Amino acid sequence: MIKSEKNIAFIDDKQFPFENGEMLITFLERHLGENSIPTLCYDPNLNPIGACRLCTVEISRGPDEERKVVASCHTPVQDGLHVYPHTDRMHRMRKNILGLVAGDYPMDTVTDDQETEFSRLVKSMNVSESGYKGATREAFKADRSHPYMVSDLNKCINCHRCVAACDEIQGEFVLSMFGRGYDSHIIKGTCESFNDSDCVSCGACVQTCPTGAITDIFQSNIRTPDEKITRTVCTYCGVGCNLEVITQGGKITKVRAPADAEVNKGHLCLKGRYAFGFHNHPDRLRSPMVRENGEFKEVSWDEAYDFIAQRLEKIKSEYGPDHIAGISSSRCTNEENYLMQKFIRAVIGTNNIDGCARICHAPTAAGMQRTFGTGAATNSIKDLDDTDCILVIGANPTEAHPVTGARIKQAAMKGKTLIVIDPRKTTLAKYADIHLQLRPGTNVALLNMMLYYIISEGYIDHDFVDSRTEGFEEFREEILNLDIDEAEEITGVDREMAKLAAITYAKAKNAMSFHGLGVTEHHQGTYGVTLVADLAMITGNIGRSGVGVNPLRGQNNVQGSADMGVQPNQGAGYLDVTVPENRKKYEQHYGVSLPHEVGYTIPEMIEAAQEGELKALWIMGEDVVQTEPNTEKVRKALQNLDLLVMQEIFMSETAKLATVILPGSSFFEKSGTFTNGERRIQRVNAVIEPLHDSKPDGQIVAEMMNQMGYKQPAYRASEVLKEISGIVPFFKGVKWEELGENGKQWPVMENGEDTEILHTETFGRGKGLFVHTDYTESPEIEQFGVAYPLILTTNRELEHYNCGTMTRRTPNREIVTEDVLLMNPGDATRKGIHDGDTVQLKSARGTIKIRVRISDEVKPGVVSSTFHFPEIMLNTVTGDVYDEVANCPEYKVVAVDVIAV
Ligand SMILES: Nc1nc2c(c(=O)[nH]1)N[C@H]1C(S)=C(S)[C@@H](COP(=O)(O)OP(=O)(O)OC[C@H]3O[C@@H](n4cnc5c(=O)[nH]c(N)nc54)[C@H](O)[C@@H]3O)O[C@H]1N2
Ligand SMILES: Nc1nc2c(c(=O)[nH]1)N[C@H]1C(S)=C(S)[C@@H](COP(=O)(O)OP(=O)(O)OC[C@H]3O[C@@H](n4cnc5c(=O)[nH]c(N)nc54)[C@H](O)[C@@H]3O)O[C@H]1N2
Ligand code: SF4
Ligand code: SF4
Ligand SMILES: [Mo]
Repeated sequence: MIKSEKNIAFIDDKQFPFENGEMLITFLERHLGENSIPTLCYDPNLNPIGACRLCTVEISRGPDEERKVVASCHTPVQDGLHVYPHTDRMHRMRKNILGLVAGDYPMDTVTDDQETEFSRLVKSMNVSESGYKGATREAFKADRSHPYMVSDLNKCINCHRCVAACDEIQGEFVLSMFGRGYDSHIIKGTCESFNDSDCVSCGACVQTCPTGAITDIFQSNIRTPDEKITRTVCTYCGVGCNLEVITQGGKITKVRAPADAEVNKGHLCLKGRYAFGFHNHPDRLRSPMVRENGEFKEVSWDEAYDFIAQRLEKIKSEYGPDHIAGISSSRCTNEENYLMQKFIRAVIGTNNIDGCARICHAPTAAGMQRTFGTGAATNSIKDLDDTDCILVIGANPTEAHPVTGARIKQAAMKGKTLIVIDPRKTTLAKYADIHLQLRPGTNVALLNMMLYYIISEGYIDHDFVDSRTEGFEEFREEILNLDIDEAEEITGVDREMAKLAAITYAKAKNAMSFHGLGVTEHHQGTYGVTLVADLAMITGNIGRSGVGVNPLRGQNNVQGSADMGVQPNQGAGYLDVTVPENRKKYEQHYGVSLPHEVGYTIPEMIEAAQEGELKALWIMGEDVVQTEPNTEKVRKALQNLDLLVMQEIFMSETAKLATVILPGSSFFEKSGTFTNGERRIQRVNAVIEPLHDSKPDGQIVAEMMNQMGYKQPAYRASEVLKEISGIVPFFKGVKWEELGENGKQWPVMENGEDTEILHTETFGRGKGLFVHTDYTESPEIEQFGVAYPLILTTNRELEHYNCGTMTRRTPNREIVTEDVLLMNPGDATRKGIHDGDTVQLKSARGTIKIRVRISDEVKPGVVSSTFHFPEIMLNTVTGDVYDEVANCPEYKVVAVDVIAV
């Protein structure tokens, strides 16, 4: 045997390095090129199955030693191993195997213009069906039952990849093999159709299917020669999955998940993969419109700009700039958000600028800025690999952040400890080791209970607390004053369970928390966030991989819009606008003097409009009528404005009230950057030209700035990014051309280095600050709890996205057709309500009609629903209580009653 250096093996007697634990197939493909080893059952994202034997290679301990034949997909490389991948014997064997497979395959479907992994192999190895015709079996009927998923099992070669993908990537366990021998075939749950199964349409099985036996209505796993591929980032949630968008003849025809994307590693959910049909839906807004005598009239862009500029100038001179406000959009790019806040601040002259973070994770920003000094996720999703304990509090990622949700579920199934704190039995709660099903609105009491046990049972990480934090002694005393009997009563959580959860989290070597709106959308939202941060600090779970505090940021670019200055108190890069040096910095960049006063938050804008104080509102991509609480109040407030300008892609409920509508272009039609929930700035690349007479939102804002006399260069995303890098400290090293395919996580240093983990040595504010708060009951319950004895908590559904303008215009609408009210069987029986009944849902604000689904997902006394359908208009009932610090609405605690009709 030829002596080799460590981690060296031989391919056809030439030496090559390999990586520890690497399988032969990846070693060979790395050195010989992609697809150099034929295979049918192998997918790098799945555990090797070793079933098809096509990837077999010869190995030996030396050139003259005896050779063995092994499957390269599940044989690890060893030091000094000799591999002979392409001997005549191997070619003959592979051709034989493929010939057998082809014998059972409808080879007439293998055509030149439709390429699958299978057809590519068959052609490259020159295999036809000749000679190997298997026994004839009855043809399978194609399954076209589902709005997206399709199967034609006549093309199935029993490679098992779809089964593995459903189990190992999505964790849904829909697919399995049924029957024996020649009759064995794929089934979906206990049935033959996708539509009757538990399939969540993630498309993982499609992406891996090598023959197209399982596919989707777009045939995304079948390639054609005319495909053009553009890589971009999903427009929906804050996971920030990368997409490969396929265009044919200039039209978007399918989407795939790039296997090398750091964020989603070849996976997507049905929104990213399939719900793209909204973009060219006939309802897309086509041209600027101005309201005349109650009707919208199409006008040219110049006419629309003239009209708006005149109105804004008039309001500015009559009342002053503070009577104008802007709402920016977390659906839009960083560059567009940056310009929007610049427009409002530098051109209009007011700090009245806010965005959807207000009604979402503003308490996270406020709470984490208080404790850590930086209001963003401390770690990355991939740290799930390095953690031992996952705490999910007030988040439902299998619906709202599905690619992350699937990873958490996989981690739990592989034995990592999972603790879920949620009033509902969410999917993850079903996989959790501990589920604390608290009463909605009582996080602060429950987190105090957990902190109490960590302190009283002696699980404090003293080294971390002493060296990295301040304020602990006072905090400790306050926590130890907690009345446990009372806390148990308030939360409805057994003290032993709370203690177990606390100690489990504290004892884990690495514990990682994820939180969502179940923490933030409360009157004590910010305090809840600070306690989650306290929990991490007291146990030393900060500053390394597999730990930290990780808000699951909601919208595709909500992290980015806040980073860009879309809030009334902080400009781009979070500098306080009331501090003179900060203002000076901004003024130097913008070349004008800037307003001193903190502006209105969104709820304050609505109040001010209602009172006639606010005269004009410019909204870019947010449907405040449907998504802000207390719909009637919002509607009346907007109707009270002199001017409502709406940049939209659809006629949303808010757009219907606008004075002027400006059609923006969708994310497929523009370039720029989105920042995901792990602070990752990723490039969005235009796939097609703007449709109809729409314009990218950034261009609209830049043109408007010029119209109002400010010299803003013509809109180019890369140029605006340059401007941003000059002003936002943590974007210093961000360069358009250096972002690459997987983006960079801020802070990005001047030399271009990025940051995966925050607070490794010091916190943003130096030392971490312990902040204690006592629980208080929601004013909503105090005021209305007697008249409206049930608690409504509102959340989201996988298939629909927020106001639903987009997902309702895709086949997702056929999967989920309406918002429903989940009600506990006990409550339903008591009220004489049956599953499927339409009921009245009443609160102090108003009444809606909604269908009931009886479910033990909710406890007695709690009902739950979603807010995706304007026909239901759920926010008619939500209320006027806000987070005490960050002014985020309390969507999660609404006093209601349900009345059978
Ligand atoms: N499919 C889909 N995905 C989305 C969205 C969508 O509309 N549809 N929206 C995006 C946006 S904007 C956001 S912000 C994110 C939101 O994503 P999440 O933060 O997951 O939001 P929700 O589902 O609203 O609420 C999360 C959980 O909080 C629980 N909860 C309610 N009250 C309490 C409480 O008092 N304590 C605790 N501990 N939990 C409570 C609810 O039962 C729910 O399971 O999702 C994003 N992703
Ligand atoms: N009851 C209840 N209500 C809630 C919540 C809850 O948990 N419960 N959650 C709240 C939360 S967290 C959020 S973030 C809000 C979200 O509320 P919104 O921000 O109002 O909802 P979205 O559906 O995300 O989208 C806003 C609009 O942007 C438009 N749009 C999309 N892309 C573009 C684009 O490129 N350009 C332009 N100009 N427009 C575009 C869409 O058509 C849509 O009308 O809802 C809040 N409302
Ligand atoms: S689409 Fe996803 S959930 Fe449905 S069968 Fe395929 S892998 Fe499973
Ligand atoms: S998980 Fe979020 S980012 Fe990823 S495809 Fe789904 S909606 Fe898009
Ligand atoms: Mo959100």
